[in-house]
Amino acid sequence: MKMMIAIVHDHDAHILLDVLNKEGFKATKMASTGGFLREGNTTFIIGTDNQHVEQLLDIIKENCKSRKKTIAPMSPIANSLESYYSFPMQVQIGGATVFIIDVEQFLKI
Ligand code: 2BA
Repeated sequence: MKMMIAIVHDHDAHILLDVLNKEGFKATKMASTGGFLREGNTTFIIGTDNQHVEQLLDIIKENCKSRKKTIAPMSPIANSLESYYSFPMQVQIGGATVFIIDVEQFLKI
């Protein structure tokens, strides 16, 4: 069994959950915050059999779009010095950041 942790854009989360439910996957959806942009994103935890991992990746690829975001310069006063930058910056977000983890035990008690 595998556990997939998928961090996706908030705008893709609703449709992704609909498709996961329709295709019979069990998922937990959590509100999360990106450490760099400090904006909301959505984290899914999905437990599945090994043979369904590829299907699950295809569903995520089909429903999570890659986006570009330009971020304004940040003031060193408003933010920590480590995250200070003095010029606008463009970052590419997603489609999805996915971790696939072997599950040692799966219990429902
Ligand atoms: P954020 O941390 O808010 O990052 C948003 C986007 O900003 C990232 O997109 C990446 O393009 C850029 N970025 C992140 N850190 C950066 C840095 N130090 N310098 C320059 N650009 C940077 P994605 O890579 O698609 O990541 C989307 C979200 O997925 C992240 O939001 C974070 O919540 C999560 N994530 C990505 N990699 C992760 C990792 N290795 N571990 C845990 N969470 C991760």
